Amino acid sequence: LEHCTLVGEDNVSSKTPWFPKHASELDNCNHLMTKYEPDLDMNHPGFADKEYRQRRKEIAEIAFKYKFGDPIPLIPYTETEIKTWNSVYNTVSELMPKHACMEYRRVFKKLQDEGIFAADKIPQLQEMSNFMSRNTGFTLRPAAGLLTARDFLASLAFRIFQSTQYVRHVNSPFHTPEPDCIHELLGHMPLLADPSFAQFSQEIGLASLGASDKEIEKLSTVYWFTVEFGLCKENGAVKAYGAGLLSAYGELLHALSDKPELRPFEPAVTAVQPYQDQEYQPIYYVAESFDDMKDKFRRWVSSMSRPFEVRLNPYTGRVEVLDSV
Ligand code: NLE
Ligand code: FE2
Repeated sequence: LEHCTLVGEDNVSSKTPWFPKHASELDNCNHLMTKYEPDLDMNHPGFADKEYRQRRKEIAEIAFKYKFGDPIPLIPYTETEIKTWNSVYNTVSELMPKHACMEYRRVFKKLQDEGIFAADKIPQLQEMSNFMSRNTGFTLRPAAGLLTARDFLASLAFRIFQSTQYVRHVNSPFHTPEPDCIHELLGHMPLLADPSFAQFSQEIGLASLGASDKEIEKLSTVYWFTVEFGLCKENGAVKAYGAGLLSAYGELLHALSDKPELRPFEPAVTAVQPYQDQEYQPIYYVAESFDDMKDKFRRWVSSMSRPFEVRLNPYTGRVEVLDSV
């Protein structure tokens, strides 16, 4: 960064896709991907469940109305939703000591000690946001569903995680292809409250600002195989740190069985690995350590074609564009 000079916004080429310069502009970054939804997909366990579809609409409404700076509305979760949380929470608590990486285990315990994680209540996004803010400066904003990669990654640049607030259908507690708050809370939050991992997540976000469509695709693939489905080494053993594994009992056991293929994390290769998002992954990438993963990621990002660099000014909360010469 020493070799960079600060340039005005005018120096960002007109070909550069628009990107938010302040967290308040994330109010424009909530475009949804309509992929796997109870209203549209006949295979969704909630497709024939009118009550469930109505509930999803109510909760989505909160996200549509949300504006930067608003407190996140509390949701009185129903008995059925708490039952779903309870079964996922209990299986994760059981598997975690053996299969989750130590950073996850450490924060999980802290969340239990602070009474945020418990078997019989679903944490509210606002209390979780406060917890994260105290630990790494990450905060949450409610999202109505799966967002486009560009919008989702942009929020990470500001240490903001766009989180769904609805609960998966009670008939499929152990795996769902779409994100839900159980996935966000049990999968993502513990690691986003870890300083080193929070840094990595933000760097993916910063790299995405103003990137081309092709590079967004690569960054979201790296995100997929790390933040969502990553494995890492720990004292010679392989552990899970990916949120999609830690919130899905079935896939966690699959990932650590001898069925899938494990490959070493190598950003340039990982970034172009095709993946599917409906079933368990046939391939996982294993990081040597978080530090090694960050080093490799940084080296790879610096080879990207974006003609400028960005940094988040912590005093103003604004993204500054730096001309890299
Ligand atoms: N498969 C995960 C789960 O069931 O919790 C969600 C993955 C969202 C990308
Ligand atoms: Fe996720």
